Amino acid sequence: MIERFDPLKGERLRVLDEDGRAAPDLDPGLSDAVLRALYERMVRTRTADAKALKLQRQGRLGTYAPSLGHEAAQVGLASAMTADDWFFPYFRDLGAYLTLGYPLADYFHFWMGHEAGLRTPDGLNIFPISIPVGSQIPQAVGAGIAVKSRKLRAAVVTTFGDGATSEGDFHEGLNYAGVYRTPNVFVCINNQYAISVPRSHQTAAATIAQKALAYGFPGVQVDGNDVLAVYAAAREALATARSGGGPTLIEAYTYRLGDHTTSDDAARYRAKEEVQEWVLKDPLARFRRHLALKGLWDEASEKEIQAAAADSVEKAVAEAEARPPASVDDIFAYTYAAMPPDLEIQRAELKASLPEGRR
Ligand SMILES: Cc1ncc(C[n+]2csc(CCOP(=O)(O)OP(=O)(O)O)c2C)c(N)n1
Repeated sequence: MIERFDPLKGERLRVLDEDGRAAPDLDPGLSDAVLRALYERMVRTRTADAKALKLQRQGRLGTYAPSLGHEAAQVGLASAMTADDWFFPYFRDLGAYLTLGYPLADYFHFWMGHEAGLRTPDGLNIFPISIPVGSQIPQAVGAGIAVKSRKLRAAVVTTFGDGATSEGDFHEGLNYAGVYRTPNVFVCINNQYAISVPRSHQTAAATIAQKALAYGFPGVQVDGNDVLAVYAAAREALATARSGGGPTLIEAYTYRLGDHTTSDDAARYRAKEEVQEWVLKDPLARFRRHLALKGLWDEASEKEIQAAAADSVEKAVAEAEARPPASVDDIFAYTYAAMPPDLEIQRAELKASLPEGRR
């Protein structure tokens, strides 16, 4: 199906129209239970995201990169992954984390300033969040080579923004993946901005998806506000990767409805009218319309879903905040399995410089 949408012709994969009606030939045909689960995950993501913003404003959480508007892209992608696949995330991936089963308390704990929150629980194939833009891409390709050489049946997924496509890491990673046909799925969450830099300043190419063609593998642009389109593209790309068919680049075309981070004020570089246009394309509202058309949604079920999401988010906050404060050791503990001697020395120096109670 991916091959049917030519990025050079500006074709974009879309399953749901704005009214929530699915195109019959593109609909991934998910069961009612799975459709409901997709919606619940999107609502939980939005609820947790809004909570993180409030916590930051109250001084209870550090700088935070909001996911508002990205829920369909994040949940659609992660819902198509299996437990054997690997994930190399970026810093705006809350819905993917939740969908893959990462404990929300741990996720909050990380954003509250604790590296321990990114210690992935056993059984989840998730690498830590990459803050340096694009640095996760070559790492994911390296993991792809490992998966391939061990003949494992797994795909390696990595996410990044449109800004990351201007980094050397993007080009080096995709070029290598194309040459060695690694089992990678590259997912560019094109939210139209890299902080204040608009997508038009990132590349002169008409789409990001078409860049894959230069590396010798398929690229597809999907409507990133359409959870079923993202799911359908991801399911196909993942299956191709797992079965030795090589990499795919998916461009999820979407919009960041909030600020870049809690330290940003997007009103200084984006027109209100532009934001409003995208508010009308809200991925949750569109999917809700789809569920309603199928008789899978009503006001009563909405209340239940919202209440369950709010409850789980409040519990996660309480759990994260009940944890002890970070120690000096935590600053040094999470980079190396065995600490190198120069870091031992730095740790000892730092401790010696602090008053007794803060060591
Ligand atoms: C190598 C590097 N350069 C600059 C930064 C500062 N920085 C953080 S996020 C960001 C913009 C990223 O934009 P994009 O890749 O489009 O992702 P988005 O934040 O829009 O989701 C920049 C420049 C960084 N973290 N790493």
